[in-house]
Amino acid sequence: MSRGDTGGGPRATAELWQVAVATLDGNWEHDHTVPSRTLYPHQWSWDSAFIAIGWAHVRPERAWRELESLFRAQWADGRVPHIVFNPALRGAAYFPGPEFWNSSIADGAPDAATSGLVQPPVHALAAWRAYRRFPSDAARAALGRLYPRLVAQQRYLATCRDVGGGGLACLVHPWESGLDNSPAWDAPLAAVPADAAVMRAYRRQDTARVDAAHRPTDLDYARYLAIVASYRDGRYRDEALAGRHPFLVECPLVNAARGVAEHALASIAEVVGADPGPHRERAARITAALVRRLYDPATGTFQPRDLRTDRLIPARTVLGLAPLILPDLPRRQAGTVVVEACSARFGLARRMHRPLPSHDRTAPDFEPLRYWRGPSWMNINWLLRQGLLSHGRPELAEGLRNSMIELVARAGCHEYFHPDTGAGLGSPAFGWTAALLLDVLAD
Ligand code: 2M8
Repeated sequence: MSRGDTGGGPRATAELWQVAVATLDGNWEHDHTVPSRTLYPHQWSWDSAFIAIGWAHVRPERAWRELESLFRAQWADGRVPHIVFNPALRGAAYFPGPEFWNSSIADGAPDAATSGLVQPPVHALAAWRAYRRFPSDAARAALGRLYPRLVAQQRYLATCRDVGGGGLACLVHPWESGLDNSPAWDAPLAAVPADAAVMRAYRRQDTARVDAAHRPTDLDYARYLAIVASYRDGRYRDEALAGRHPFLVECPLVNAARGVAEHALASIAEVVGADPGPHRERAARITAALVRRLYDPATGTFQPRDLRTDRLIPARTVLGLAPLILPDLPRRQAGTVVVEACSARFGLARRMHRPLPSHDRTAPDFEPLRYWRGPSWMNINWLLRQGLLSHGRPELAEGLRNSMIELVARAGCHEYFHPDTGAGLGSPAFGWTAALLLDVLAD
């Protein structure tokens, strides 16, 4: 397959491009793009970053509006909230809505109603890619406005969230990983006291819109709400998390994203007239901390650390491959992570049928339909493809690219996909699927 060609010829490629642009246009909402009109009608943090990467190819001004609208809701401590609620929508549009989060009880929360959690910080990378795509004066100005906010986002994670004291940011909720019900979180979640029956008091909107067998369970949700309630009742303060908060984990993806962000900030600093040196130093420190704290030489992959037990979590999910996105990941770790990706667990190959699943397909708890417990997702595969390119594996990156394009060409811009049949699952017309398809088509 040649570059920019889907394999179905230039006409099929042009049609696919149009479908992706129409999907983004359909999800555009005055100053941001919703992940999905039905399931996620507000603004989500890491979705906006991936979506900006797609907008950069077709309407660059929207890439900047997308990022700037998100960062307008940044908290005084630097955290970028994982949801910014659209005030024009009724509470029933999404659960848990703004009343549950009650962000205004926190010191330093913005005027907008938001969640109090974060998501993987892929925004500096998105801003840098958008700038590189069209380095106009307007793009340079937007980059200049975003730079201090991106730096503050990194500072928040490096300071307030270094609960373990080892240089890694800690997550206080599975939602912060973006891989909400990943089997990686089963063990720490099992220690959170909750009863599925509490969900009778609420109305989940997700299971009213898509098959409940493709979503987290009610027991998962009961635990998600219990953890939010604990954080919220402490006014979303991070000072006393250790020993008190029910969920504290160090995640390979979030920390690898922090490292990548520092590399992107070094490049951005050069454009906006700031010093790139500190960003390079921080990137090196993050990579070293990841290897020191989360690499398991016995498995050759990365594993999250549960800070409540101070143990690595044994589940071998796709999160363990994420540090490959670090351009300075040492050769040894990069090599063993590629071996893990190419194993029967994930199936990466030069000629591969489907993109990587979100969980080890040989594991007994692999569930090909249930959200982050097996299905394939475009954003994770997009990130891994960047990692393969930066670690000198273009043949594997090309196999992955072809499988991603074919998946969406056959099933449409779905939220996630059955890792064997390629059937589209979750929401149709999903934002980051469309956006990242544009990016791989253009590449
Ligand atoms: C999913 O998460 C939200 C909660 O944040 C949900 O299930 O309601 C995840 O896939 C997350 O990664 C994503 O950002 C969000 C919106 O697409 O949906």
